[in-house]
Amino acid sequence: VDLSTTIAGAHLDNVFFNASGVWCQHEEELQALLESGSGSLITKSATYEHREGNPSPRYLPLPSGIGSINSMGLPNEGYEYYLNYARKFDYTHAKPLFISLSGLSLADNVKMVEAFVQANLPCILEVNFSCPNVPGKPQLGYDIDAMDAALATLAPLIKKPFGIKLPPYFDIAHFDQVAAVVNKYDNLAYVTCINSVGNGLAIDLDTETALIKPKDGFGGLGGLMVLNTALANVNAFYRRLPGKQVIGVGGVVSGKEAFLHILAGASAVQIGTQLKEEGPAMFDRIKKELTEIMEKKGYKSVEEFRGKVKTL
Ligand code: RRO
Repeated sequence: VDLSTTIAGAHLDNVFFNASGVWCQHEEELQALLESGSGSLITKSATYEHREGNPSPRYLPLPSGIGSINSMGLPNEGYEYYLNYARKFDYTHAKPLFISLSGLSLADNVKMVEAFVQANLPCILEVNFSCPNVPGKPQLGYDIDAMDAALATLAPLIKKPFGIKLPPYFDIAHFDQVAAVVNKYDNLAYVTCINSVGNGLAIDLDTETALIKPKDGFGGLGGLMVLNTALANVNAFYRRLPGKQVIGVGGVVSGKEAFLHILAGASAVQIGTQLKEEGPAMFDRIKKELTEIMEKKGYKSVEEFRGKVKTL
């Protein structure tokens, strides 16, 4: 069966890649993704300057495989490191390169975008409007007017097709409002949903202590426990963004959840928590599992069932 897809005009041999933030801060990790069974790769969200991020422990898997909590705090090497990586990248490789940018201000996003545009590279930019973990910096995705203003500045600068990373939404009115903003920008080619479910709290029963250190234990939730929120966001935006694409992320641990994301409308599927826990060998397993499900159901390509979820 054919697991290939196209995102923002770039061909991927298969629909899978890492969720930004996981296995992608340093060149060695990006190299491991290149050598893995993934269809693509995306870098850790970059800020203008290098950041150490929040104090540890700042990521933990939660018991029974329900998911993870993180408050990494945007640790990254600074945008020049990723720009340098993008300059050196071998674009004859089968995998397109996605670059995530998460400026701490619109001015920083503008400076970073201008540097990438100036470099004129065939990588695809994804602007992260949804980091939940930097104290004092609310998620832009929850301030729809501010997100609109940011896009009004950034979309014309970027010119080429690009994407944005959205936080999860929980109200139909918010799906409508965000979609209306996204639909204003022709070169905004795709949305990636969802970032982690922000500001959960995990507490250990025995020690009566928060599991992670930053922000009194508050952190973004990922993994299986966010699957249904992710599917709803993917499908809500798939229905509302004709002519654009959705990348699904959230709760994918096996081929089954990947199939459900595509059924909800995903054109590609990113994996965070499960990649962090299992490592890049996971991509070969999940491709095999998705292939088996498609064969059993008689689907030869992902287009045949993308967005075709039935309702009662
Ligand atoms: O680095 C982080 O704390 C982080 C980011 Br930028 C993000 O977008 N999502 C997340 O769960 N963690």
